Amino acid sequence: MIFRQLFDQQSSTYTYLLADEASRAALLIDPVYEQARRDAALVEELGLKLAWTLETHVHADHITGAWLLKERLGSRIAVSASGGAQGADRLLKDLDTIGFGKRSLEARETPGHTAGCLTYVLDDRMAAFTGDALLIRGCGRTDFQGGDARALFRSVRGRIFSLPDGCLVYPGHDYRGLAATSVGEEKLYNPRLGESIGEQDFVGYMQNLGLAHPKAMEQAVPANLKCGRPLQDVSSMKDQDWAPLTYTFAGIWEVQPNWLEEHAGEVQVVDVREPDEFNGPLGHVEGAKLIPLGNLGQEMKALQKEKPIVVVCRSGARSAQASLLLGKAGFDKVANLSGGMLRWRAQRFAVEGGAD
Ligand SMILES: N[C@@H](CCC(=O)N[C@@H](CS)C(=O)NCC(=O)O)C(=O)O
Ligand SMILES: [Fe+2]
Repeated sequence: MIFRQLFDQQSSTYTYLLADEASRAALLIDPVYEQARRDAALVEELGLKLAWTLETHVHADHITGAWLLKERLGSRIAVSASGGAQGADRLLKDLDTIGFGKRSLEARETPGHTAGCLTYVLDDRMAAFTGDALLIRGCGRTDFQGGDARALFRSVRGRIFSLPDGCLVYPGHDYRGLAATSVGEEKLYNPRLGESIGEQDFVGYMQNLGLAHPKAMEQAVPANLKCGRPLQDVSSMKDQDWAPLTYTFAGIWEVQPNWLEEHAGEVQVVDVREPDEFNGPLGHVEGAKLIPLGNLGQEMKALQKEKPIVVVCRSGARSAQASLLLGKAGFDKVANLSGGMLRWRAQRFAVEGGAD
């Protein structure tokens, strides 16, 4: 099986990508709106077909990327039947299974953090995606969205701790940087829900957490009740449309040499190599402006903001860095020439200077 754990720093949310190796069928658990472009890039780079996005619950701290991914990749949206969200393709009930190729997940209702929380258990019971029902040495709060400490205690004890001790637990968040735990470990060491702790102790603990509401709660809950569909139609997946660009998992917008060949006159071509390379055997793209990477901070003010920029170097690595620097400086139409001068030459496009 293909497995990736992805992180959103803003909300400390984990998103999980699971895929069946043979069929390439994939699903994402708890995608984040702002990371949809990243997630789509990874799915494409790994050659997967995103069949489903799944939610563990209606989140209060971030907006789901489910709707954006459906628009972009045609994935279907699955949510809990008891979470109250509209616009899903499938409403999951207790013990429903959701398949991806030869593999599947079982949905287990684990209410308590919210009334509609689900835990997804992998077919071989070697991994469980617990959302915010069970966190690493902790658990989700129970003070809003139908939260109920007694229900959470019973969910974790009855439906998660009943899994094999070796079953890995992948939570919906971690606020300390920990990545995963296991059922056996949490049974022993969870300070709220460990086996030696009683229901009444747990309820007392949860009544006294004293947490402020999540900062994004007022926007997040209504948006998640519509599976992350924005109020106005946004095109946030395609926020650069001046060329057929690809967005890579590394966070870089790329343009292909054949496009640049045909449209060089419409863009600012910026070559970030050193002068001896610019004038060396590989030559340079006709009309390219030389700004070595080390001087870019100083010299970028000579570039126009409105006219798109294509950055070039030998292999595409330094120019990728340059495109990030330009993006940070407020240039919003910037792409990297994929493969740099090496690919440009290999594909026999014309150069100025250079050796034959
Ligand atoms: N400071 C965070 C709080 C996030 C929060 O309350 N997270 C929920 C999960 S949606 C929780 O249960 N947190 C448990 C905890 O912080 O111990 C924010 O503003 O987003
Ligand atoms: Fe949550």
